[in-house]
Amino acid sequence: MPKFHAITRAVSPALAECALTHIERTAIDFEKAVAEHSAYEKILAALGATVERLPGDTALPDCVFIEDTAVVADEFALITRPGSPSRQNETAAVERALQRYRPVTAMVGPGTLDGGDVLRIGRTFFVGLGTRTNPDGVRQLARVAKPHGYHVQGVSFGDCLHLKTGVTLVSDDLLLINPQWVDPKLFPGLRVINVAADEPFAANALRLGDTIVHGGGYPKTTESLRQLGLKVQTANLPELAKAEGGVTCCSLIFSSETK
Ligand code: CIR
Repeated sequence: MPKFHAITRAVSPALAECALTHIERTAIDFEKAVAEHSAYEKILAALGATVERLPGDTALPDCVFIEDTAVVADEFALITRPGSPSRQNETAAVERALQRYRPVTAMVGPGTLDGGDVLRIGRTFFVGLGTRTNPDGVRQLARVAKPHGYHVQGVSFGDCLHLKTGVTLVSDDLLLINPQWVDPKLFPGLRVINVAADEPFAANALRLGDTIVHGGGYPKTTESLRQLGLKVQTANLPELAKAEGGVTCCSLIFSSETK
C-alpha cells in the first residue's frame, strides 16, 4: 500500500474573518470548526496517512486551508503566492515544513496561484484561471514542472472559488464534476460523473489511496459514487464550509515514498 504524508494546519482563532468570494458571511463556531478539523485529520490517519499538523496563526484567518499554499508533486514543491493578499503570509511556515520533503521553489509576484486551482491528472496539471490564479502563476508552475515531464494547461471555469470546487478526480479516469461551473469538454478521454443538481458543492473530493473522502451533506452525490463501486468515506466540515473550504483544501497530501 502506498504511503502518504498529509500536512495540515490548525484552525486560526480568527477564522471568522476569513476571505469570502462566493458565499455570504455567516457566524462560524470556532470550537466546532476545530472539532471537525480534528475529525478530518483522524480520517486521513485511518486511511494510512501520516498527519503532521502545523500550528495555526491568529494573524492568518484562512491558514487551515493549507492546500492553497503549495503544489506538491513527487519531484518538487512549489510554494504559491495566494491570490488573496490576506493569505500571502501563510506560505512561510509551509515552506519551512516542505523543505524536509521536496526541493522547494517559491513563486514571486506578479504571479498568483492557489493550490485549489490545480488539478493534476496523470502528467498534466490543469490550472484554473479564476479570481485567485493568474497567467503568470500558471507560467511559474510550468517552469518548475515541465523539466520533470509535466504538461501545464491553464483553463477557464465558472462562478466558483477554485477549479477544484467544481471538479476533482475520483479514479484514474473518472472526474466528479459540476458541469454548471466546469466544462467537461476540457478533459477529453475521461469519464465524468455529475454532482446531483441540488448539491452544487459536491464536486470537491479527496482521493487517498483507493478511498474517496467526500464532504458530508451531499448524500445523493456520495451515493452515486458508491454506486460506481468507489469506496467513499465522508468528512463533515460544515463550519469550514462557511469559510468556503472543502475536503481537499485542508491538507497537502503527497507520497512519502519518493523524494
Ligand atoms: C479563501 O477564500 O481563500 C478561503 N476562505 C477558503 C479557501 C478554500 N480553499 C480551497 O478550497 N482550496
